[in-house]
Amino acid sequence: MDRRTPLPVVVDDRHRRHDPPYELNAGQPVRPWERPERIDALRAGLADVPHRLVQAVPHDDAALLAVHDPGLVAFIDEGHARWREAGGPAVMIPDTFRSPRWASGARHGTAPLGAPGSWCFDTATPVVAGSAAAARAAVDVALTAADLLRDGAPIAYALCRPPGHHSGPDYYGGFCLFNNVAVAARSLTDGGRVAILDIDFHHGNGTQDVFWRDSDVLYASLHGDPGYAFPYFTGFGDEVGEGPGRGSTVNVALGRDTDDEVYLRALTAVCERIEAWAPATLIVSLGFDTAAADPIGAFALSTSGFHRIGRTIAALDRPLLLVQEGGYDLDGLGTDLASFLSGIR
Ligand code: Q9C
Ligand code: ZN
Repeated sequence: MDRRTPLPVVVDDRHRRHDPPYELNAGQPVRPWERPERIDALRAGLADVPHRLVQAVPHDDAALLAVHDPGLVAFIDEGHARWREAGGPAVMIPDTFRSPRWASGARHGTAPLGAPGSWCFDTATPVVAGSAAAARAAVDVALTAADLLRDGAPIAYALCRPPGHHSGPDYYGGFCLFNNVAVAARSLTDGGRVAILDIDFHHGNGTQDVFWRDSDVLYASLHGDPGYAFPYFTGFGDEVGEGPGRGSTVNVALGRDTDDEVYLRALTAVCERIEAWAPATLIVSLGFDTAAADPIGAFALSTSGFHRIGRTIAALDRPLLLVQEGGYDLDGLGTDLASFLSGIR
């Protein structure tokens, strides 16, 4: 890719409105790692990278509703206000989780204080008054970056927050409200086959679910083995998709302390699958929680490892949409991003 053209970086400051004071981790309140300063750290990393900032453009709901159940969209938009009217506290975390195993057929119910447990799958994704605006902003960021590609840009970087890859058709969780990358991918399939390469430390269960039966979108992920890592229940190597989507889901589960060498070998094999898929567009779910210093992830990647990852992805030589997912080491995020981009371009 051309080094001299500035990289378009799509941003939206509404992300700051999603700033919950705590989440519950193993039942204990802890300060969220997924915090607004992550975006400041990533933007600081762009200091020496030729780039231009693009403000996100508001989009209508068509692309969002092509991925998400209207009930989930309405809940993210309105659920917190209803919860507050019903007497709920400022931080909305479910206390009762709807289960598909319930004999009633797991209806959504009507109680505003029960609603979060109807749509959310964990206790680490608190919703506050500003979360809806931030969730909408992240989708607008991803769609604005997708528009740039549609208009012929060879690369665009969607600086999304909150992240998206754990959010599925009708659920949210894992710090994710709407699935930004899935919405962007769906909006790009008119232009031909799409491949999503997910290099966040965690398996993107939400993205996998969105495209599980889909033959237009390849979902390929390298991640911490669910035998020890969140989201625990998906991302095993034998999950390959179903029906028309059989074979267009690829999961590579990796052990604790995976280093640059092991990771690059696995990535090279996954990139061969992507090459064979011959996508018109390549989208990267870009997480930096694979870094050795990350407080949540369990891999041991180095800063130069991210450069090599960038080079490996660049060799696929496709129009490239980068969508930010996780990464929580505020001191390392900027350098890891710059290193990755130096490999890409
Ligand atoms: N005890 C992303 O990186 N909590 N989400 C894990 C482990 C949720 C990560 C709890 C981690 C979500 C986008
Ligand atoms: Zn992650």
